[in-house]
Amino acid sequence: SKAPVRVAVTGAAGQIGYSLLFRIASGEMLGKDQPVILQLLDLPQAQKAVKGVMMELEDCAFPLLAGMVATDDPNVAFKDADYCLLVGARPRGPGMERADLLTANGAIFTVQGKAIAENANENVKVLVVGNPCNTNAYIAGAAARKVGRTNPNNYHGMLRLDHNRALSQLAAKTDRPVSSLKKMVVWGNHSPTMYADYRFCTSNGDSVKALVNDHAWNNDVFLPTVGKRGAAIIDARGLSSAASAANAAIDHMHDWALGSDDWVTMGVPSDGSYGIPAGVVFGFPCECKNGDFKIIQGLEIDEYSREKINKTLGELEDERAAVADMLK
Ligand code: NAX
Repeated sequence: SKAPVRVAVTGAAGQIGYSLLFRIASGEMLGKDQPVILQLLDLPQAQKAVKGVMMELEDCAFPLLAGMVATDDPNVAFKDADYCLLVGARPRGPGMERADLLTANGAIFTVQGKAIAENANENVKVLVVGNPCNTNAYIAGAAARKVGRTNPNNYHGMLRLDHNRALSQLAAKTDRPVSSLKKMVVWGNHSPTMYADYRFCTSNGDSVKALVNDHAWNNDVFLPTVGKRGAAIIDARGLSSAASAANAAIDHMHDWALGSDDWVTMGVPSDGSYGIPAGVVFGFPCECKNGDFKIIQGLEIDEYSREKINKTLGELEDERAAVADMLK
C-alpha cells in the first residue's frame, strides 16, 4: 500500500474546515488508496475546538487517516507537508477598510508562505482559500520565492467555486446535465469582478454559447448571479459558503494531483499568458496531468471579454499595489 502523504490545513476549527477535513480523510481528495496525515493549524484560542474536530475524525475510523497533528505554529503545521490548504484568514471586522483587510492578511500569508517554503516538501502544492484568496496566494508565493526551495508556481488561489457555480447555472439554463459540460473558464479574481466565460463551453459536442444564444442573459443574469453568489448564500443561510467551498478545494487539489480530463479553472501565477502581467494570481483555464498543470493557450479574447478581463485584472493590480510595501 502507498506511504501516507502529509496534508496541512489552516483554519481547521472553522466552518470550511469542518466540511473539508472529513472529505480529505475519506480519500475524496487524493484517492481511495492514498493514506493521509492531517496537520492542522489554527490560532491559539481555537486549539480546543480543533481537538473537538479531531475527536470526530477519530470517531469516523477512516481507514486512510494515518495520523493527525494540531498546532498553532506554522513551522510545525507545514513540516514536510505535501499539500497545504490555507483556509484560515482574517475576516473583515466592523469598520475595517479593504486596505486594512489586505494588510492584516498580508501579515498572515507572508508568515505562512515563508514557513511553507522553509519546512514543506520541495514539491508542495499550496491552495489558498482564505480571502482575498488571489492576493493572499500572491503574497504567500512572494514570501516563498525569497526562501527558494519550493516552486513559486505551486501557490494557487481558489477559483474553482466560481467555476462550479457557473457550471450549475449553465446546466439549468441549457437543461443539460452538469456532467455534459466541458471547457468552462472563469478569468480573474475570486470576487464579483470574476469573468465566467462559456464561449468555449460544449455539451456533448454542442456549443453552449449557441444553445444559450442570449447575450442579455449572459450579461444581466448569468454573470451577476455567479459573481454575487457568495453574498446570496450569506443572505439565505446567515453564514458564508462552507460545504461548497470545501468541495471546490477538494476538486482543485484532486485534479492537480491526479489529473483532469477537462479544463479546470485555477488561480495560478500568470506566466504572461493572455497579457496578464507575470506573477499576478489569476483565474485561468488549466489542464492537469502528471501532478502538474498548464494554462490553456491560444483562446481568442473578443472585445467584450477583454473588457471584463481588464476589469478583474485592474482590481487585482490594486490589491497587489496595496500590499507591495509588505513584500519588500
Ligand atoms: P471561519 O471563520 O469559520 O473559520 C476560519 C478559521 O481560521 C477560524 O478557526 C480561525 O481561528 C482560523 N484562523 C484565522 N486566522 C488564522 C491564522 N492566521 N492561522 C490559522 N488559522 C487562522 O471561516 P470559514 O467560513 O471557514 O472561511 C474561511 C475563509 O474562506 C474566509 O477567509 C472566507 O472568506 C474564505 N472563503 C473563500 C472562498 C473561495 O471561493 N475562495 C469561498 C468561501 C469562503 O468565503
